Amino acid sequence: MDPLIVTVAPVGAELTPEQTPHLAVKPEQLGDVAAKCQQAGASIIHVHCRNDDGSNTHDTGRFKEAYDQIRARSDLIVQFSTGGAIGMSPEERAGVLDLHPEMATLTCGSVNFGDDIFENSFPIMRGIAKQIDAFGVTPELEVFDLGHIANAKRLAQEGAIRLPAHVDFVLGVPGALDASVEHLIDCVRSLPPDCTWSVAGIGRMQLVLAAVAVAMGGHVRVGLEDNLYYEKGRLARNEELVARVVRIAGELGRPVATPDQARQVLGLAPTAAA
Ligand code: KMH
Ligand code: ZN
Repeated sequence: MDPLIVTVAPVGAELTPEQTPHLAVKPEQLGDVAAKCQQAGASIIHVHCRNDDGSNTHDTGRFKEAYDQIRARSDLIVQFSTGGAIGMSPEERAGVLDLHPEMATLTCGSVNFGDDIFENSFPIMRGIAKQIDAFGVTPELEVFDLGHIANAKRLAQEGAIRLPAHVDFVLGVPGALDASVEHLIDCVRSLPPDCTWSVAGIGRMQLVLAAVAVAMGGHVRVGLEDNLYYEKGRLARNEELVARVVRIAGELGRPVATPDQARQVLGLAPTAAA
């Protein structure tokens, strides 16, 4: 079994600063989260950015500041979101790829997203995939529903992406696949051969699905993007969500990857691109 890759997704696009004091709004705060989460055992940081007032931004300058802060304080694999926030244009979502992050997400289909629609038509997916490829970035395929795996296979047949790839199952979005152990197993069984995978459970299922993934040989994403609480009634800090998964892995005898070991598992170059 590969060592466990723990991704931290500290910010997301849906949380507001009113909901938690632990949301990293400024680039320096993201640098601080990166340092603490690497210390706790994370090897990837999934990045969204905010303006100082907490609103969402995919401004390249803001992402560059965040990238520099993260890199100054950690050796984490930096993975930019190209999902962004509901309402952002595909061009805006993909614009940050200019900064050549080591990884970036590619959402593999549209879903209802609460009362909204997270739109990822084939033309949108092809456009973002093309830029991911052009900038030499390694994609992480975001799968919110079983049909997204079929979409990924179609994109691969067209030559827009390469398989095998690293796939993240985001389970529990209202409007997409529920966060259940059964659905995680369905997802894993539907994967093309030799893909690596992680799971990001939304809400309280984050912990349950993380534990199952550790046992199954998958990888794990935790963080405030997907889960606001450490336990009922207590707001979480990112680093303690990471630390809890690392403790579970320890109990189950699964070694945890350093960032460079994660790069090896994912086929990335051994040191971070500057
Ligand atoms: N905020 C969601 C609409 C990603 O980062 O790639 C999209 C999202 C996916 O978070
Ligand atoms: Zn995200």
